[in-house]
Parts: sequence; structure tokens; C-alpha cells
Amino acid sequence: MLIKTNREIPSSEITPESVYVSRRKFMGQSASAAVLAGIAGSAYGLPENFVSEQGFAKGEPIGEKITPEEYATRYNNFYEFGTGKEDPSKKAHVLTTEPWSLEVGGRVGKPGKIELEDVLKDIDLEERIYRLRCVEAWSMVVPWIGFPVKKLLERFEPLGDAKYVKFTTLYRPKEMPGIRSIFSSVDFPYVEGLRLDEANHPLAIFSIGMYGKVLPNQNGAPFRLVVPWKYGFKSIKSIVKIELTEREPRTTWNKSAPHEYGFYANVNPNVDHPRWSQAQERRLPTTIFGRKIETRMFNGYDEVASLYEGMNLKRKY
Ligand SMILES: Nc1nc2c(c(=O)[nH]1)N[C@H]1C(S)=C(S)[C@@H](COP(=O)(O)O)O[C@H]1N2
Ligand SMILES: [Mo]
Repeated sequence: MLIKTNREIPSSEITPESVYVSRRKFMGQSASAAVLAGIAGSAYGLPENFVSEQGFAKGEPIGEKITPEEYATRYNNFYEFGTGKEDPSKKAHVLTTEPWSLEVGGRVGKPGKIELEDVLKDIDLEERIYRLRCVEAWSMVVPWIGFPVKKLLERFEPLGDAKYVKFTTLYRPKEMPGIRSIFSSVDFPYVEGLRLDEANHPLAIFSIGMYGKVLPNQNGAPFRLVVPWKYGFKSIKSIVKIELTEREPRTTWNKSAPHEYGFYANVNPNVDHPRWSQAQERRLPTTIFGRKIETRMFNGYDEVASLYEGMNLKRKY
């Protein structure tokens, strides 16, 4: 579903049922990434501004305004660099993101290590405009660049008994001051998880870029998850390890405060966080005095509802 709308239209005049996801394949064939990989001085095989260089305008027509890049890249959660919203943009530049290898193991037929550059050589990248809503009730609309999670997992041949996927972030205290800090409230390495069928849903992507460029470090370079129907903390950044498991993995936020952060963490206006309501959100850019908008079930991505049929989402929060 791809509807062209005038980006100048204020979001208030657009029906909420209009497009909330749009996709664009900006690289025609799988060979295109390999072609780009030849460009010298580029990040993991891709040049800076690679979308623009491919001749595509930034941003896709969408029923909601795209959050200005400076907000999406300066107001972040990335506890490895500190707990303040501006810590990641101030401190994450020291992170070395090249080379970057990924380890994939657990219940797969072909476990192994793969260089990110090699992953990108034969995968089609797409731009997807997704809302991301933080559990702290702010949200943003970002043009992500990436590819479906399923595309990577299938290469490693998941076994029949694999039910969950566990993702782990890089643990490198030398470059991550938040790990060294005594004030951190969570354990490292940061771990997240999805049920395998959630990970395989076409809306779940690995992202390597945003706003037409490779990901800034503060947004999870070089390689992060984006699961648009779940609270932001599920979208784990700077992933180095992926394991398929039979059992539900223990996750960072669930371990640190189990009754505040469940494993599922689906955006759900009907289930409050124990300390605040989840019925509304503030769209960046905004202030605490800014206008609130209604939060939608599954962040508006209704097509995932069938994944949870028959489940009590108040208990499985
Ligand atoms: N490794 C890691 N991933 C993380 C986090 C983190 O602290 N560490 N924070 C999460 C939270 S709470 C949110 S809301 C999103 C924020 O993504 P953004 O900074 O790109 O907006 O990243 C998620 N991924
Ligand atoms: Mo968050």
C-alpha cells in the first residue's frame, strides 16, 4: 500500500487510517549493494548519503510528517553511552563500527560469523517510514533504511524447534562510557528478544541507515533492529550476536524491572505502565507542554494483530 500524499499537509488533516508504513525499494537488484561496496572510504561498503547518490529524494510521501533529522539523532536512548537523552549524540562518535561482524547461532542449521559488509552485498535495501514510540511516551517518524529480519535469519537455516530470537548488543566498555558508569540502571550487554514469528513478520527490519545516510552511532550503528509495533526498547542497537532459542530469552529491561517491562512490549494504549499512562504520546519535536496525540494499538500497525490472537495482552504486556 503506497499512497502519495502531499508532505505539506498538516498531520491533523490526514485520516489516521491513511498510510502509516510506506516502502520503497531504492536498490533495484541485489547486485547494487555490491557495486556500491567498491566505493572507497565508504562505511561498510556503502557511501555516505547513498540514497541521495542513487537519485532518490529523502523522505517518502506519508500520512504523517517525518520527524526532523536533528531531533531523531539528538534525542536518543542508548544506555551504553549514558542515561541522558543527549549523551548518545555527544558520546557515541567514539564507537568503532568498522569492521563489524555478526555471530549467528543457537537453534540454526548453519551457525557462523558473517561480516556486515558481506550481508549487505546481496541484500536489497529498502526505505521504510516507520513510527517508533518509546515507552516514555514520545514518538517519532523516521525514514529507516534496511531489510526484513527474516532475510538474514533464513540464511542460517532456523531449526524446527527454534521459537525465539535473542539479540545482543556490542559490549565494549572502552568505547562505551555508560557501561563504565556506576549510575547505570541496567545490565550489559544489552539483550532483547522476539518470538521467531514476530521476527519473521515483514514489518520487522534490521536497519543500517536513516534519512538517506548510514546510521549515526547514537541511533545504533552499524546495525540495529526496528520493530515498529513495539515500544522503542525492543529495537536493540549495535547488534553483534543473534541466537535462535527454544525458550523465551531474558531481556535487559525485563530483568531490570519485570513488572514495568514485559517481554512482549507491544504498544498498547489500554495497558498503562505502572507509573504512567500509555494512552497518549508526544511526537518529536515537542516539549513537555506540547500537544499530545492518541497512541494506537500496535502503534497503528494493525496487520500484526494476528500474531497475538487468543493472547491476553494485559498479562503478556
Ligand atoms: N543497545 C541498546 N539498544 C537500545 C537502547 C539502549 O539503551 N541500548 N535503548 C532502546 C530504547 S529505550 C529506545 S526508545 C530506542 C531509541 O532509539 P533511537 O535513539 O534511535 O530513537 O532504542 C532502543 N535500543
Ligand atoms: Mo525507550
